[in-house]
Amino acid sequence: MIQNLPNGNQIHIEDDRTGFDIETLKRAFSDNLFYIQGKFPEIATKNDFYMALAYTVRDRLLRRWLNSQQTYLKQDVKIVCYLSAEFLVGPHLGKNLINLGIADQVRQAVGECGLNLDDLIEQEEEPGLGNGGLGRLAACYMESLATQDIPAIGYGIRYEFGIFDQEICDGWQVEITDKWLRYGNPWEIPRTEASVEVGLGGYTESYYDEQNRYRVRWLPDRTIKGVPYDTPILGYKTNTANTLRLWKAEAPESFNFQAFNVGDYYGAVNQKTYSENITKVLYPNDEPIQGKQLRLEQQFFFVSCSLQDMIRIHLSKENSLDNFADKFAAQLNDTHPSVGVAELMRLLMDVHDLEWEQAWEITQKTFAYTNHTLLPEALEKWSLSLFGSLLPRHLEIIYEINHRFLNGIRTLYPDNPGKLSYFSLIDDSGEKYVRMAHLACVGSHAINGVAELHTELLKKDVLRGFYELWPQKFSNKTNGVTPRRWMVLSNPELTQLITSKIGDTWIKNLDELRSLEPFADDPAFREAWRQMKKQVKGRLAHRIQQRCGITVDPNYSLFDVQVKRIHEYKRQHLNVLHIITLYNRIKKNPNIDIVPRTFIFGGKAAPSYFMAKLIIKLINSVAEVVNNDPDVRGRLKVVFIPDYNVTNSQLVYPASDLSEQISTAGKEASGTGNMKFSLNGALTIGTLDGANVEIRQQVGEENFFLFGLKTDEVYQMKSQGYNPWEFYSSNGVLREVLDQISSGYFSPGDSNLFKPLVDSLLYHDEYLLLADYQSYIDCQDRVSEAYRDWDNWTRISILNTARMGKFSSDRAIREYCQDIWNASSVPVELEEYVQAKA
Ligand code: RUG
Repeated sequence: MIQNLPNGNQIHIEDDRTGFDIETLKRAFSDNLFYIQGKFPEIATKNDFYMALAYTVRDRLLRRWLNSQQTYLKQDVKIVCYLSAEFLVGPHLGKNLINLGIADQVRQAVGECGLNLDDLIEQEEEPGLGNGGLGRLAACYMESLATQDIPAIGYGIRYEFGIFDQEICDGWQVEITDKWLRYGNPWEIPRTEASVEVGLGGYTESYYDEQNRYRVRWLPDRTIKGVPYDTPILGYKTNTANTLRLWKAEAPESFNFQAFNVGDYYGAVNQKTYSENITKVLYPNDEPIQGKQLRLEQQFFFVSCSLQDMIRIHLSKENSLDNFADKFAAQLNDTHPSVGVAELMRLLMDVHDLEWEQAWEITQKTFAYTNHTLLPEALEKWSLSLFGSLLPRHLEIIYEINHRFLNGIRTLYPDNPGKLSYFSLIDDSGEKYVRMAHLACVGSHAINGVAELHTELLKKDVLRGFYELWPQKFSNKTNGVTPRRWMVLSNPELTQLITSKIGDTWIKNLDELRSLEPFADDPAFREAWRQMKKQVKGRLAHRIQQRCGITVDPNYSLFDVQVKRIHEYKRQHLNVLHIITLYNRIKKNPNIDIVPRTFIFGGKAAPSYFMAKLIIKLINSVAEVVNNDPDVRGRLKVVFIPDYNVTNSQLVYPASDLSEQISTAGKEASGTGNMKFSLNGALTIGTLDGANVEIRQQVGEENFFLFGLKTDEVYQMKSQGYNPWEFYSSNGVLREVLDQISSGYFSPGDSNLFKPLVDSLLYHDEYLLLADYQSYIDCQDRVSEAYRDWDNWTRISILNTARMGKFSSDRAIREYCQDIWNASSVPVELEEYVQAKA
């Protein structure tokens, strides 16, 4: 900061709100403790210290953030708007320290105040505003956009209760409400003045305007206020800080007034509660969503708020909406925000008076759609009656889009009514539904999958017709993750080791990790790598001891890890079949020479997904037996880490030796955990599914443990009438394992406990566990053999890290910018603030 002196000279001084030196940081920290938390150190809690530090860091972000917004306002920029129902950003403090480049100074500053930075970082309650991969991807992309100086806004929902906290009681998952806001959130800034109103329900009417043009207006019967809460998202070592704008639903004041005036106090309160419900809770995925009115209300609410906001920003700079699509690129993160296609049409036509053709052109140019799933049950559709009662005007617009679209299809495929029902935005094969993926495809100029295989399967199968219609709209954008959170922050030991050899520019240019390759052949470097891995494993072992009371060995035991949502297609239970197989080998021959392994699981099951919850119980039941059997002598350990979230995962990825990516081929769209493991030097055992295919290509076939059926083999086996019983009856080892589970060996006193799981495998086995069992076991045996050769394992581990540069979210964002958004970097200069003369 520049200060004007009385003699007219100017001097630079460190400002308490912007300065980075230790004394300034200490002063700002105690100032915030005093003036914001209202505490003196003697009575401050750990949370008070955390809050004081968070505000100290936030002040340093704000300067960058305001400068960024000012730059975007002044310059002719295109803004990327990432519309996502989920943003799983993870804790902010550590991340912001890394990106500001002040972690060391702050560590010293709080140290000199008698505090430990890691303790304060741990204090942060993480915002769990997402279920898993999809929300975390959105967070990585926001970080990479800022790192590459791309003007961007993330638009989403400020859920009051995020993803539930998971506790394990008697081996079962128990869901606890996530009250992440209970101690306040220092990172967000409410912008009440930018609130908007959103309608729901009611009816439409047509009329003729002053120029005698036919118009339609929507008269909703409910109005909800959307209040934006902004969180600055800072890029790594750049001045750019973009905005994550999350909407909170409130009752509009006018409503309350009306009700008060007629004396309906309780009615007014009900109205308020009803409105606020919309952003109360995040829906867990993997649950049937049809009929969940609140979920559709959430989707429409945040999308309408966001589009109104974008239009407001645009009109503050320009006097027409003609060039809206040149100034905004709106990415639909899955179909959740796809009602935006109809809402933008409504806003452009009914509110801003554009004609259909122009509104449609703008809409299609603005939107692009990312598909994240091949699972048919995850493709969203809304019953027509629900949709029409909540969004009557939007349903009319969708009918009109459909009418025009199907006219084109009729011309293209004359005499082929099958094509009409295939393409229609309305599924009328039984109860009628609006198909949200079709709306997204028709309303977007670009459609992408999230890994090469996934995109190919979209083109061949799920969206085949659309691909035949518009091949040019389709492209692949393989997912990526940010190395700032997933390496620098979560694995400082690894970061330091890499940097000691190749400098630190790889953090922004992940392809530079390639220069590590030659060090894989350097015995001293391998030794350093091994020591680093031991240290990081020791940290996880310590946490496991604290959280689960289980002692695991970080020195000799292979850490074999599967952390992700619990789902049958992800096949955590295949992993369990392997554990039991090894256990049985020991039971038969207690002196067998076996590679010690620690099996680590983590993940949440959707609350109503019975089978997934039973899988958690199975893991814990097997753990109970294996961990306590004296024959095992600690050579096998099974651990289920409760409440898997971003914070916990930062401990897990760095400490893993083996990454389990074992979904049935063709089911996992991409996966991103697979990337985080491998970047941290874990070797992968996996099927040819999702991004595993590309990881294997990058790290080299010889450095990847491949097993299982390929996608076409899965299709083939199913089409020929797959019979899991054949695998059961012809494989004695497998039979023994399954019989043991059904006999109650792992559930003493309740032999029926796991019957639904075993029956589902024996009589149905949708995800082909039994077909892949032997191939998996053989592959696991190869893993164990490879682990015996520690030195070579370490070499491969180094090569894994060195060859994973492709999977940076920076690369993914560059591809989106070039191929879909047509957006470019806008560097932000930091203005010097001049403090006025006293
Ligand atoms: O299941 C997919 C993952 O394979 C993928 O890596 C991730 C990000 O692209 O998205 C996940 N996903 C898909 N989460 N929700 C859905 C369906 O809405």
